[in-house]
Amino acid sequence: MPSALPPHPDLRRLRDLARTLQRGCRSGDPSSQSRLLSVFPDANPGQLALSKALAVVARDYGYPSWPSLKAEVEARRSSGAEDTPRRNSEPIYEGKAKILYEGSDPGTLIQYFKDDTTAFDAGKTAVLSGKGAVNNRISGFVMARLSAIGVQNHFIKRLNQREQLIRKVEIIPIEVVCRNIAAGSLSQRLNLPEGEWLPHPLVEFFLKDDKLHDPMVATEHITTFEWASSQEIDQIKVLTLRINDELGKVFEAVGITLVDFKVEFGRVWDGETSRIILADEISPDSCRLWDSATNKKLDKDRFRRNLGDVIESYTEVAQRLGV
Ligand code: ADP
Ligand code: AIR
Ligand code: ASP
Repeated sequence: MPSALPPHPDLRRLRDLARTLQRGCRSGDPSSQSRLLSVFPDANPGQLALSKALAVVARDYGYPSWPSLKAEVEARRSSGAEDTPRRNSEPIYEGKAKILYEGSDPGTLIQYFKDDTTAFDAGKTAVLSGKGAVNNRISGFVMARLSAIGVQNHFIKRLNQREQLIRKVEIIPIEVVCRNIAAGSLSQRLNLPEGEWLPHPLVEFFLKDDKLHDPMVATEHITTFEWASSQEIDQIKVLTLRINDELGKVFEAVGITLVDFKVEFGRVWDGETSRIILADEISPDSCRLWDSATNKKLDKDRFRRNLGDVIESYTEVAQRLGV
């Protein structure tokens, strides 16, 4: 099971851990060998190469590979970022999967990704060690890709393993779901076989309210109750379809099919006028992602449906994306 990196990780210390594992495996120490085999079932412990031992150490800390762990440690050293949060304040909000703190600059927040995992509006909960770190990396990477094609969003930069600096928005209390393939609640509602491609991407709206189990709402509800204006809804639809196009390409390039996803949007104000930007997160917690060759689920459905290997699958997504 992955664990959190120590507060001031040091490459020399991490290499020492790998050498200790290598020595243990070569000398027949059973606990070193079982640690190796739990990550690389086909490895030969008697001839463990240092590169493989480094990869095991990286996996222990929830990183897909040694280069990604090394890059993280080097990035922290050069930015002065620490594992201990930069926050100097009490949380302003704690949700099911994330905590928000005031950022040091006005209009910013620190988004802390927890290992807590919930499904069915918190009807089912667990702590999955390493999940927060993986989702922080995936969401930061995806948001940066979206910025690059002009989809404005709240991501400013990743601060450390579990935290990213984001722009504070006034959240629109609507979960926007976009679907390419029938699955989940759409399959149930309309009795569609899971896995059937839809004629074109479908955008649906749900009210963000766990107590009501996030009911589906029509655009008329959204305007009637003034959750958003009709102009804002139009913008949200256009943005969601652009996000779908780009995300579809990003995942397809690494052999993953984007089945569906949920996003949230918020307003940023400039005097009397506001504009809509993408907020929250994009990760295996909020998307359905299937391996393109086998249709293996690599997302939160593994947790919802007790399929096992949840964190391993999230890590697989991160690894394929190279983060
Ligand atoms: P929940 O509130 O559903 O339990 P989380 O644990 O993911 O969900 O908490 C994150 C909260 O932060 C969500 O309620 C989300 O709407 C909100 N949020 C996400 N991005 C921003 C942002 N940029 N500014 C303000 N709030 C945000
Ligand atoms: N989602 C919806 N509410 C919370 C989340 N994470 C996401 C699911 C899925 C998509 O929205 O993870 O990717 C559609 O979910 P459903 O349950 O409506 O089929
Ligand atoms: N996000 C909701 C929850 O955490 C719904 C889900 O993902 O199933 O309970």
